[in-house]
Amino acid sequence: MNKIIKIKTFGNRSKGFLSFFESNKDIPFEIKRIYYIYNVPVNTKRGMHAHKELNQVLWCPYGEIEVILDNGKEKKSYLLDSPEKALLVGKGIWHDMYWKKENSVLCVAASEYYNEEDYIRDYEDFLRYVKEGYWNDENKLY
Ligand code: T46
Repeated sequence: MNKIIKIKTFGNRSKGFLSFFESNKDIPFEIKRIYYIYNVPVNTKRGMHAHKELNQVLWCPYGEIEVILDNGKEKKSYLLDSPEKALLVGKGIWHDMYWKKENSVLCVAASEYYNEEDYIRDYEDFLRYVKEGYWNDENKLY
């Protein structure tokens, strides 16, 4: 988790391209929910939370979005600037997303149904989670 993966892609410039990924094959979990975020003004920051149990894959089929991952010990920036790139974000990772280009679309496939209880929306709470041993090797950023 917490790394960019290349999405399998077929096609060519004359006919266009098709990209796809499959649960438990290309990404390490079963997908229960898909959502997407669009019509976001440039320079908007969203996210600002971590999840207790949710694993997700983020991709940007159009535009450019920067995602900053923070595991409580270090932060890394990942640029989603191609429909062939996806970012795996594991549970327990604080994430912020920045819209870099107009009309950029963020798509997300998630391992669980929506549950507001799963969100840690306060950064101090998040750091407490990390301190209390919530952190393990799965929280490494690649
Ligand atoms: C995440 C990042 C990448 C629902 O009712 N159902 C849903 O499935 C989702 C995802 C959201 N919502 C509601 C909850 C809020 O009232 O939609 C509203 C906006 O959600 P939020 O402010 O959390 O949006 P972002 O862009 O900050 O975060 C979203 C996801 O919520 C979050 O899980 O990891 O995208």
